[in-house]
Amino acid sequence: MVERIKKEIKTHRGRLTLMIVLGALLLIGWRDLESNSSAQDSPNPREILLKIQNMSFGNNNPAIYLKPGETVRFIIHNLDAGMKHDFVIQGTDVASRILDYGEKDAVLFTAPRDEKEMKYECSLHALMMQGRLVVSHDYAFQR
Ligand SMILES: [Cu+2]
Repeated sequence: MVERIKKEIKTHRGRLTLMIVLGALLLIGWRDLESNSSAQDSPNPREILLKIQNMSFGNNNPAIYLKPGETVRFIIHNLDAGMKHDFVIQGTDVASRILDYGEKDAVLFTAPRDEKEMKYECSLHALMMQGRLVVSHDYAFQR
């Protein structure tokens, strides 16, 4: 068997076959790589800007709605003079740096595949700075 393959490779047709097989394997591998990376970080995730002012995210810690499985980029901008803040999604390891006044950070988050009610917070001031993160198919109740 091995002898036969060796002989085949020596022939022109054998080499051609080998090239085609290798090419097909490469193509399959490439496609798998591409689909993996697009699943993990989609090229243009929706951006959600949260400006922190007066001990609050945005305007009074708004509820944020995500589609199941959606990847979004949270951009956190600390505009609260003299205060340090961060942005953490409870029950995940998604967290920004602790931001000084004027600093910005961005974090990527992929929502769970199932509908779920989650919470985001500033870990330094969780009592005042906490909001709902709603993962839902139903966009009807969104603002
Ligand atoms: Cu804070």
